[in-house]
Amino acid sequence: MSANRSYYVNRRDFLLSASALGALGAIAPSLLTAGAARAAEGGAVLNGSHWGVFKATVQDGRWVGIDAWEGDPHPSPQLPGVLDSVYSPTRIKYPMVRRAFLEKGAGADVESRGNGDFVRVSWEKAMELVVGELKRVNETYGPEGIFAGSYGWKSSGKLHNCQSLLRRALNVGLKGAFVNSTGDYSTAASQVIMPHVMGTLEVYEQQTALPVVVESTDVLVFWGADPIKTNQIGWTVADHDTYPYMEEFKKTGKKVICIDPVRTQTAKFFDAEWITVRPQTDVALMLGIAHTLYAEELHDAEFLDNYTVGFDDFVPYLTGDSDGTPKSAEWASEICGVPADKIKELAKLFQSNRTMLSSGWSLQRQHHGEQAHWMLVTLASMLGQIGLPGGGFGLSYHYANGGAPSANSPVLAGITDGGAAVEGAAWLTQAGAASIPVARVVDMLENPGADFNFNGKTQKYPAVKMAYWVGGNPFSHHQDRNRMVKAWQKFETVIVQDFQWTASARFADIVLPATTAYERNDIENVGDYSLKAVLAMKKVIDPVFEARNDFDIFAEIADKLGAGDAFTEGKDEMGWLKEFYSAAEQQGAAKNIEVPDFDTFWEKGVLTFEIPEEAKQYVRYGDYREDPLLEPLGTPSGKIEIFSRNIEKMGYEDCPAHPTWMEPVERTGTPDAKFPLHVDAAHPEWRLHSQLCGTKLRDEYMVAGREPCLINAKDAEARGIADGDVVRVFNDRGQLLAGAIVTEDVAPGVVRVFEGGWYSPVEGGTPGSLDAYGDVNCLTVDIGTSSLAQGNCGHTAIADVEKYTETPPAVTAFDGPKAE
Ligand code: PGD
Ligand code: PGD
Ligand code: 6MO
Repeated sequence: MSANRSYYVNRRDFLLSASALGALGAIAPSLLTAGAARAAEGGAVLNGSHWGVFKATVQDGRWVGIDAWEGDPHPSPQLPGVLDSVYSPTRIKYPMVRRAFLEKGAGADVESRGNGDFVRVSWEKAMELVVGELKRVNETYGPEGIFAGSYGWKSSGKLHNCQSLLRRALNVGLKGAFVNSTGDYSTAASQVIMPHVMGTLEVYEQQTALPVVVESTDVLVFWGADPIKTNQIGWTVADHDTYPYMEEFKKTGKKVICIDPVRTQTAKFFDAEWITVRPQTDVALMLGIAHTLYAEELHDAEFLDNYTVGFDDFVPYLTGDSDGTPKSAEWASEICGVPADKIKELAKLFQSNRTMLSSGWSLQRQHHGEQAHWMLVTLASMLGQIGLPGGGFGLSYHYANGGAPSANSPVLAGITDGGAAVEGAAWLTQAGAASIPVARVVDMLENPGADFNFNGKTQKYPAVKMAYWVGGNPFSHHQDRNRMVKAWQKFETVIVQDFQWTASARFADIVLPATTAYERNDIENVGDYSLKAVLAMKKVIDPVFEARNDFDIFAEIADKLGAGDAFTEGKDEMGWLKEFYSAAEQQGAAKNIEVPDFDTFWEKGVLTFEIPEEAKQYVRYGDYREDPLLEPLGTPSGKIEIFSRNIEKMGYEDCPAHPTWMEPVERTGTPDAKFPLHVDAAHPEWRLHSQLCGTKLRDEYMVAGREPCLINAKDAEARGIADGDVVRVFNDRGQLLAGAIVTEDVAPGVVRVFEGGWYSPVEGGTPGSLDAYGDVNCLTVDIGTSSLAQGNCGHTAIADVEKYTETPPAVTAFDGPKAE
């Protein structure tokens, strides 16, 4: 066992212990000197992030220690990486411009993008170039020339929301002349199909409260979900309030099942029954269970009659009357690899016990991903437990601590992008002259003017010429990297504003250094679902080097475009924070809770709120079950739609009108599979996507200086691969190097390489180049889930692995560009 590996395992076990607090102490001061801070001298400063609320210790203007807040029941062991991200060598220090762009102008030598040849410029020069390009592209190509649909996880905070700020600047400065994006990479397929089926987004909504699950659920199923890993993270500031309930559930000794190609942290935590399913075949497995229920008359006909529509249209497909193929347990077993007897056993177990089917999102981040959650809802409907305490299904127990009971608390307002917001779904903003489904960015570049389908509409891809990316890392999050490297060359100008030298920054023309959330003031709610506190995110240190706040950068751009006042509305940082807070004050009276004035709040740092008893008893769809007429769902029929007339009308071959098993474009286990191994591109245990990959945390999980690649012992042996070896993972789309972890925790036929490893091509800018570090999106397919949702398929990829016997090339991704 390699040294790295044992550390990796130790640290993983550490995550499961609730006593993480003590170990989160100081990271030795390092690396940075220039521009360090004067703010917040002496004592601890409270701030927060996607990883939770923390206290920062500052000495002589340097941030030197990080400790979790006492109110965090299960701090993330990633916290030390948060501190290190400020001082890491990957930090962007100054505005930088690609040499060819600076010397020859926009569109020059685009094939050399990514080779790292940058020149430092002043902020003044950088802003002149940025504003000049925005004007030029707008004047030359019209309202669809600039792509500002910039997607990504940015940082927490209601003001320095860089994506809203970008679009706000272009809304006021260029009258909305930009192309936007719709949806996200997390739940693209589900957030489009679920409104047709359940009348709501489902994926970002409160779940049956966990105290109810602890009390009433007999069988807890995690279906492609690893909440012990993923609940470390919140979109606002993480609360981690699900962890104590997970402990409680574990103490009851009730049954937990994990259906996953990997023995997950969650499976280990609960000592769960681990059922390995062949990746991308869960719909078949669900159909096999549904068929057993139907054949043995175990389905809840009364529930189906009263609360759903379309079961009768689905039955002929289930029985095979419509296509000659009964979706029996035996049929399913052939496809998904779970023995038929086990499938039948699951049907009976689920039916005879109060069962909660809790699904993660990987299942819908696959070709035909819409089907997985639609079929899960159908299965839950056949079990008839939706709306009963502890029964039914949940699509957000693994995300941002879904199911943690909600406090009676105020919700803060935040900066708007100036476009018309979609109620209840702020990210579905309608700002912009046109919009594309977010993951279709490369299709857009390759096919300007071409038609595409999306949720019943046909639209045209705009002809964009320039991209402005903030708070996201497309050269990490987007699929099929080599195709993307080529497509990116169609942009005449690419601007990236970030605080780290990500691959996206390396593939840009103009790079602007932003501050981290710890070098500015902001406010945020704590707990996406629990909403248990309101936090003053106080500046820990002054901006390092020449980094500037996103708000200030975009205010200057708006000003140079002649709309500075419309952008700032005459308010500075603290002015805005007070305004966002005043929304909370107003709600205080209505909700009968005490909300102090801003100054008292700011002084105090954090306000916590009570969780009412009724929130602990919340049962999702309890009202609907009680009275389906008075509490109808938001679907056309007001009921759960197992058959959707609306989807039928769209007439999509790749998304029929009821849940259907459809072969993905590629998977393992078929006679014509070109490669033998499925690539499980799950979310990383030690990062948030690519965030913190540029920090010292990497030392704790790297194997042979690269991303780990988990491989089953049998597959490793067949290839002569030993633990700790450098391996090449490859398919027809790309190739990467990784360090092998030989393990029984991954099913045979599957390798796991986490998403978010920084792309480190040996020849930057050359499509097909070997990636020396391990960006799994070198291997994944870049197609839409279907014509309905056009979501990404980050979990669709098959490949092979071999021992790498040559001298492995150096990893350059973490050194910054060469010309600094
Ligand atoms: P992050 O690494 O979080 O990834 O993709 P996303 O692009 O969100 O990138 C955020 C970037 O914002 C970082 O570079 C960070 O430094 C920068 N940033 C943070 N704060 C600020 C700020 O205040 N200002 C500025 N200017 N920049 C800031 C995530 C995406 O990846 C998601 S959500 C999912 S669900 C997908 N998952 C998968 C997957 O499961 N499998 C594959 N194969 N691919 C995926 N890609 C998707
Ligand atoms: P993944 O890890 O991609 O997480 O949450 P999501 O549920 O999408 O997948 C969950 C599990 O699905 C994994 O254990 C994987 O092995 C399994 N799986 C993959 N393919 C299949 C399959 O075909 N069938 C079955 N049954 N299982 C399969 C993502 C969510 O996590 C999101 S969207 C974001 S933006 C956040 N990201 C992070 C993060 O980057 N890092 C951490 N630590 N936590 C996060 N939380 C959030
Ligand atoms: Mo996501």
